[in-house]
Amino acid sequence: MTTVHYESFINLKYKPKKTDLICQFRITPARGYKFRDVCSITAGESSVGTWTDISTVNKKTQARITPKVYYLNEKNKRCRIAYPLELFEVGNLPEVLSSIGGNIYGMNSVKGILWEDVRIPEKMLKSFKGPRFGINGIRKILKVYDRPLVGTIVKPKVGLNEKEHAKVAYDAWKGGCDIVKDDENLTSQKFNNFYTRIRETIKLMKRAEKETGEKKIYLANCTAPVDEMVKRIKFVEKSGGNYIMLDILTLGWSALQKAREITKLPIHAHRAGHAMFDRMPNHGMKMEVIAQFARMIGVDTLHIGTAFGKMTGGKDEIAHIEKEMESEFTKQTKENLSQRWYHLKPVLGVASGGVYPAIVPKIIEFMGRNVVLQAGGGIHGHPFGTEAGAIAMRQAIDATLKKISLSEYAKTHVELEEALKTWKK
Ligand code: CAP
Ligand code: MG
Repeated sequence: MTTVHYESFINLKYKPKKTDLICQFRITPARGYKFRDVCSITAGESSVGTWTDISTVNKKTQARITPKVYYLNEKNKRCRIAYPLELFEVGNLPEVLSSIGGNIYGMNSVKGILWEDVRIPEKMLKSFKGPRFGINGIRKILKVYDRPLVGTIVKPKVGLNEKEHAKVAYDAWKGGCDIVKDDENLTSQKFNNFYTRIRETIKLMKRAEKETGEKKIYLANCTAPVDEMVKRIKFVEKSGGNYIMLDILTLGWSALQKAREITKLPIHAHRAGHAMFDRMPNHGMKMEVIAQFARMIGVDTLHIGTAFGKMTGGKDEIAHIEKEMESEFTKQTKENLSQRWYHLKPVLGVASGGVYPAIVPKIIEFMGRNVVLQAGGGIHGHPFGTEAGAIAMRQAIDATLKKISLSEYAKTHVELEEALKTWKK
């Protein structure tokens, strides 16, 4: 009988190869289990192992595809596992995730597993497309190169009919928004049909472009079962739309891969549902990992949090995600694995969730100019209405870039003055 002992997955002398896919986990063993053993079990269960010895092993193949736990730190509960690339089907992210995350999260031997980071090897990256447009491509569409972009989500999230929706979008564009998007839960409901909404909203986008002399973007939410998603994407293209939006986690990676293959438009990734995976401090899959896979498949803009708004997500986490989205290379540290991105274009981060003018300077200071400042309630809740709300956001950005305090700028800009009165820091 050939033995597949869990212990056999530990090899602290192993130097990871360039071709290995590396995962960093934080592992809390269940009562009665040792950290070292559980790390080994994790490597086995996410690859070639099972709970007992088996008689059916092909030793030759097994030797090539067996992962190695090459780093253990019991103090901070971290381990790093190098998986040979041959273990996986390149170009098939669902398979990669079934392999790595498929069983380990449910094992009796662990109390918690947090997948903190991943280093994806070149060959796997090359089996995906990456962003078609990236940061420069998006800026080129808008012809805006030197400031953060301003976005909004039509609010209320759901409940407006098609014409009402288009009018709110128009007001936002008119006031100075570059980008208007549908909300995550607006697809095609009884009160708002997708096809009619797209037609109406694109019509008013073109009007706003004419009237303002600025280019505008509309993120049309095409989230739907995959055949219908494709139909909706094609409809947006045919109707003169310039961007599609997908709820990438509820939709699924496979559908995202499909969308990236079939559309020539840029893809906005809403991360609706991410906290189901990334909120618990000792269990789940961090947003960093989700973001890396999203870049690999090829989204152009991605929600990464604000650090100052209504949603969870601390500064360190957001800074790391932003680096991972924008850089060509990120260094290995005690906390993180390195990543080289090769040909894959950078993704533009979207700061969203409870954004309003008073916090704009803090977000820009923290995230820089390459960011979409996206405010829903913080625009449509303006006492003078949506258009004034968008004007106030643009004024807040102008003031920040001119290094003038918002309160000073507000003395001569009534929309900003009103916004600051309404939403204090
Ligand atoms: C923001 C938003 C976005 C969140 C998602 C909302 O609206 O439309 O979906 O930003 O969170 O529905 O809450 P407000 P995240 O501007 O009115 O808050 O960006 O963290 O993924
Ligand atoms: Mg939303």
